[in-house]
Amino acid sequence: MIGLDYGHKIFFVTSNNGKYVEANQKIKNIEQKNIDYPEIRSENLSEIVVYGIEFLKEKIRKPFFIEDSGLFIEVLNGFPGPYSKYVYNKVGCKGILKLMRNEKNRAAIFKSVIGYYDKKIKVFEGICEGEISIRMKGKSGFGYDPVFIPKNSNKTFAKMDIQEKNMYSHRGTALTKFVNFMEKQRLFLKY
Ligand code: ITT
Repeated sequence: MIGLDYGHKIFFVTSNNGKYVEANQKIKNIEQKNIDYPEIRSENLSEIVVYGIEFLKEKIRKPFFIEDSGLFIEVLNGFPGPYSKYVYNKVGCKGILKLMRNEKNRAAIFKSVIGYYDKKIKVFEGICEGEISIRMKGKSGFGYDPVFIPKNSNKTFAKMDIQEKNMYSHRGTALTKFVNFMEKQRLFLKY
């Protein structure tokens, strides 16, 4: 746990409690805010995040961040990608396993982009390579966790606790970059 103390809480604007819990494992001083914002449809997650920040920055008068993520399956040409949420809500993990039935190439990546706003926008990205499992396994986490096995592991994200998932995951990597940036800011302010 990296316990940064900025003297005030940074808002994490998200409707997804699972994302919040993962961020909170790495950064103590955050507060979840469930404020709706428009998500444009784009292959480029940074574009989605920057658009969201532009919308939110007039409404929130304190430093905040948002995060956008997606699952990109190689043999499906990157599907569901920017449609990850829609596909999850419609057909879930079972739908993905159905699409991948009889498929030998199971390679997939998860991408995460964090956008932080404090007078200006800063973007942090994380990628996790892995594969789609044959069966759903595990009960932890959220979303596609039961069907995603990260590289260098033999269990799905849903079989890991938050700390272990953060060590492998797209969001864990993006969060580490974000934390490093914040720590540098503090140093910069100190001297
Ligand atoms: P926000 O309010 O923060 O936007 P969201 O759940 O709507 O939360 P996204 O728009 O980023 O999140 O949608 C990403 C979709 O991909 C969503 O259905 C998630 O369940 C899934 N997803 C993202 N990260 C994941 C992870 O680490 N493990 C499993 N599924 C994930």
